[in-house]
Amino acid sequence: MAKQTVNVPDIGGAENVDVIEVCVAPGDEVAAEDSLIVLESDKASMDVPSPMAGKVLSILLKEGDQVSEGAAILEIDTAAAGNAPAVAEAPAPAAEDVPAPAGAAAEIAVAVPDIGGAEGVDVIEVCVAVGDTVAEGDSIIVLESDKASMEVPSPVGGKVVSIALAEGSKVSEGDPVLVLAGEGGAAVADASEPPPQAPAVAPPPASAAAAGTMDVAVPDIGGAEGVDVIEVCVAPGDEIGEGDSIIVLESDKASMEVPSPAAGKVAAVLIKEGDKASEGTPVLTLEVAGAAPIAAPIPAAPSSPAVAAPAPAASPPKPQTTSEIHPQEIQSAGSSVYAGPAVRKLARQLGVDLAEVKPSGPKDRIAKDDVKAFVKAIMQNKPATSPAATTGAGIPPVPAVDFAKFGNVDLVKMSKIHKITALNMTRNWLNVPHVTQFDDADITDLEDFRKSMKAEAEKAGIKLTPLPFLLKACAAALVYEPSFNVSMHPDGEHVVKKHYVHVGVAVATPNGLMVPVVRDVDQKGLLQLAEESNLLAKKARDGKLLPQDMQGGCFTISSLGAIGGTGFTPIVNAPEVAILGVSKASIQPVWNGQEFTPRQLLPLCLSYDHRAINGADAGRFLTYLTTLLSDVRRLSL
Ligand code: CAO
Repeated sequence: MAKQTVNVPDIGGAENVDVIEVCVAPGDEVAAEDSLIVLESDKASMDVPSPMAGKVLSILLKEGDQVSEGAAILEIDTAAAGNAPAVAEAPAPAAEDVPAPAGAAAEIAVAVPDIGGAEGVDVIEVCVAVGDTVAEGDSIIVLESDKASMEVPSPVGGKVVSIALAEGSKVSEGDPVLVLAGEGGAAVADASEPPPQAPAVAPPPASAAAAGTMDVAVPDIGGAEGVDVIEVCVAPGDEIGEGDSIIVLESDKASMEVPSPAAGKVAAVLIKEGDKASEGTPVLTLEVAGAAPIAAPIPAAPSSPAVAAPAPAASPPKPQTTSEIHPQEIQSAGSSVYAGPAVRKLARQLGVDLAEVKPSGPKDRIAKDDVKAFVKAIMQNKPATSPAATTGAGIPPVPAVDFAKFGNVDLVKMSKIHKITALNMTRNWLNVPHVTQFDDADITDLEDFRKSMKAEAEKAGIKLTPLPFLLKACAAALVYEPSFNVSMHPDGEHVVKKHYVHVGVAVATPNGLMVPVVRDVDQKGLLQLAEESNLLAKKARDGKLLPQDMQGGCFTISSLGAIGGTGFTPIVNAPEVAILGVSKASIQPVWNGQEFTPRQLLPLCLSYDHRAINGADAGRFLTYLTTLLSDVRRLSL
């Protein structure tokens, strides 16, 4: 056993900070960087990460304690994990170390650069698609932590070969972003160099203009010029503390708070919202008490892992301090609003006055969800405290009814998946102008073939149902009629044509409807498709699907064939533009020109987005599909 004590690290000089949460218990296995405790001062809340992996032996403090740097947190057995402290670990590689063959296009793996130590940061936008050509410096993803939003630029030019994440993913430094095919053996090492990183916003320079006053100017903001002032957090007469945010700046790459270098009373504000600021732009005049505070130690300001500024040369990684991980949040002087910059930005974008939002965080901090709940409640014309029951902007809500008046009722909580499905269905129903077309496929021969193959498939552990045939036929129809393999671009001026064929399959699970995606359906055989769809359906029913299992679909199949019915109108699974509903096959009399013959007919219902697809396209798609299903030999062509 290798017992080590973990202490509170440098927390920017703060003393007697509240322990508001202890995240681990004796016996827990922790990884390096896992949060051990959460501290909260009146200025910041910060997770204290574990510097090493191991097994927690004992906890040496409790919630409610007050701690300073060096206080003992816990004892950990590092032998269990055999790990060196996290800070000694090699940083995750940003690019593969595989040299490109001479003269060939090098594949360059681009990873998340140094983002100031932030972990699990939201990817809020993926700015490129597979096949795009990007230039060095082009934004490839946008990240947003609760402190800053930042664009990650491509470190080199090249063509996007694959993308390793999606909107909603959470990333940390070193996580893969995408693979680029560079031009003619581009140096792989280029991609591993950290991209330019804006320095943390240092406290602004201040000069003693006269005894007891100081002029405060915009500090070094990494060389950025003409940056928008998006918020002035103080007003003349306000008493502010050292480190209080005085303005918020926002470039096209990052938003950053500028903290006050000293405590004092705001004598004059020299800047206003909408102004453009650069280093040295006057911000305010401060009346300070006593000696000039410029030399006073000032806690680290929020690090702004933006990427626009000219970079200082890459420096060796330094141990993270908690103040870098969870920098100070701002509390607007003159108001009781307590919110981080990302929340303020969201509020600005939505036109929300934060003073009206009910906070849910510790110490009445407003979270993004509070802002969203506020907007949602307004859209539903309901007070912010009411739970959501109906949706729809401008659509009269369904009146609330007291059903208990008519008999016994139970109020049953909807599962998370049920709620997400409800939201998606409403969104798709309201956004997509639907048309549904119907046809029957004669699957008599297909069924004969399937039944003849069933036993053989079963020997290989594969259940051969009509589904793989439908997958294969739909993939062929998507290639035949490419207007179906598109998504509407949000700009309303483009459609995105896809050169891959991934098909989602709706699976009914005990928790609700899930749609796992079978990839590259056009390139796979029937047995492989059967096996993969069996596996995905099982994973869905077992609640084991990963987010990536449900992403990237071009088209969806929703089969109620095993259940029954003669037809239904499925809702398009946007951003896809079409969905195939499959009902129960049955034997029907079919006129062959001379007589009625018994044929097995499969009812198909094709719903599509009429913005992307014309009726004639849909007619061709469905006719081609039924032709393929009626003559199974064509599936192998
Ligand atoms: N007509 C007649 N029989 C059918 C059929 C059809 N269209 N489709 C499947 N069957 C048969 C199968 O052949 C199988 O019988 P055998 O074992 O005798 O061959 C039986 O029905 C059961 O099939 P299955 O459901 O186990 O497998 P599948 O591959 O057909 O379907 C899946 C898989 C995941 C699509 C299905 O299990 C499922 O979850 N369906 C519900 C989807 C849903 O809820 N859609 C609605 C969404 S919109 O609200």
